[in-house]
Amino acid sequence: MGWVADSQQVQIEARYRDFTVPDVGDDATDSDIIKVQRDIYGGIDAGNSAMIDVTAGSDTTIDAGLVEVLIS
Ligand SMILES: [Ca+2]
Repeated sequence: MGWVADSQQVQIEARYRDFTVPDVGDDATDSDIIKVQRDIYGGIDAGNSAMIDVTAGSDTTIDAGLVEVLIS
């Protein structure tokens, strides 16, 4: 059975971290994750990538920028 090309999305959950602003600067180093939900389980945020076309034999890199949230 061969590989079937598909479209996928990466979701990241981050505890006590905040997502940086996506798509700022060079795509090789910027974050590709957009925060979609805050405090889903108390202190955990979720962020998604765009939909990614996945094909056999190709590599895809998704960058995620996170910063520590300081609680005072
Ligand atoms: Ca990037």
